[in-house]
Amino acid sequence: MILNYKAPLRGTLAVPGDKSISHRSVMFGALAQGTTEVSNFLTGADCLSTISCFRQMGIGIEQSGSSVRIHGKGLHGLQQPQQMLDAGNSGTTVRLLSGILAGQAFDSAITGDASIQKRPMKRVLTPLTQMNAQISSLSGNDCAPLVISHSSLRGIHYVSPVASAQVKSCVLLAGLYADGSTSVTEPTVSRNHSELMLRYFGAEVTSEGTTATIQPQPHLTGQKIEVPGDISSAAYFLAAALLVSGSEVLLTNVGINPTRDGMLRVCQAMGANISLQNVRLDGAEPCADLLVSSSSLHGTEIGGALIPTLIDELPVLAVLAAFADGETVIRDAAELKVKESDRIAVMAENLTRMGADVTATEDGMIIRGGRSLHGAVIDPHLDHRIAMSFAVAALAAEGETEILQEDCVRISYPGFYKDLESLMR
Ligand code: SPQ
Repeated sequence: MILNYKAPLRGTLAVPGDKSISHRSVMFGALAQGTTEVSNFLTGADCLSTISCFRQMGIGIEQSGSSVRIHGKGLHGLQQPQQMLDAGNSGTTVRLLSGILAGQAFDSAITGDASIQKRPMKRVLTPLTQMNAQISSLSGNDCAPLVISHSSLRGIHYVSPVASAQVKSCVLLAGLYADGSTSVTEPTVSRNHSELMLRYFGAEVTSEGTTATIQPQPHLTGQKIEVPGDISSAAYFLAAALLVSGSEVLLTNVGINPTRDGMLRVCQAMGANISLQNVRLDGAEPCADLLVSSSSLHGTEIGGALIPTLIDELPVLAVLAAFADGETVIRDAAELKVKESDRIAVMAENLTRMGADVTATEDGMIIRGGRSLHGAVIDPHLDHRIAMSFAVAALAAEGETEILQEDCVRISYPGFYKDLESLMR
């Protein structure tokens, strides 16, 4: 796809529902008694993979666009899948489901596409094995396919070496089936949607500092869930409006959970004009409308406990940094190397193609901003977040940019290019 539009962004946009919350609504709805009704569900390919896995385990799920109804069968109501479960491109599906599958009274297996089969699963194999789960990597390389056989789980206290909501959620979900309390301590707090939603469904979950604890065998009850807009998707329009002069955009109904809002804090530290309006609670999740207008940005430092709160926004933050005055240093973000692509290497490679001055480091990037960038051919390595980040860079660069494999955005945002164009008319 060739991108050559350059107009300011103006108007109002409601981005699609949050990907992390959409996944969890199906998973917890399936494990609850009764019906769970979800509105503003994200129809991205990753969340559809989660629906398909639960259908294969006998859960009735009706989906009509972004409205989803899940007929839960309780904690012990899943049926043995006839085939290996397929998580597609979704790390969240494999890792959270492996915690659920470890607690079932049947054997199962789960895999995904070529990218998923390279992503590290030792991070869930280790704690699940400590819980007495029978789970292993079929190829012996600590990656999917994962095979799981029935066993009785014991509650543990797991100290995770990484701040990862997927690891934390996997262990807490296995904890639903354990013989005692299960807790996870992480180095810094990662997104807490599982804790909030499990509590909303009736589970006994507590959070204290960087530790989350769950008690086993709760009675989960189906709920109504209105999924807030995904801040990780809003991030692209927010960045585009900041960069293209003359822009003013209102992004409505965006989730601003403090474990996800690091992008807003960093942009404000870079000099961005962003105001939060109509701040409210949507079920258990805080959300707001974001009014964003073009701003002149300066470099900043991004590291430490902020990283998990903006991990998926770092690619588009790197784009902002390339256009900002001065230097931006991103550190403590080695996790970027094990996402859908190695996001440090792929961002550095493509920003350099556009003429930016970037050095990739072991755990981040150093970006010396303020150069004017030019259009280029961008290879996102099939990573949705890289493709969308460079669609933003293209708007602020001179000349034409071509994004290869542009369709990979369907993973988290099928209507992305259409929504972007709608703000430029
Ligand atoms: O699901 P997947 O493929 O891992 O998706 C990504 C993304 O960019 O969409 C990461 F590649 O988001 C993760 C996120 O990085 C979704 C997630 C969640 O829903 O729990 C948590 C984060 O991953 P992690 O490993 O830090 O827990």
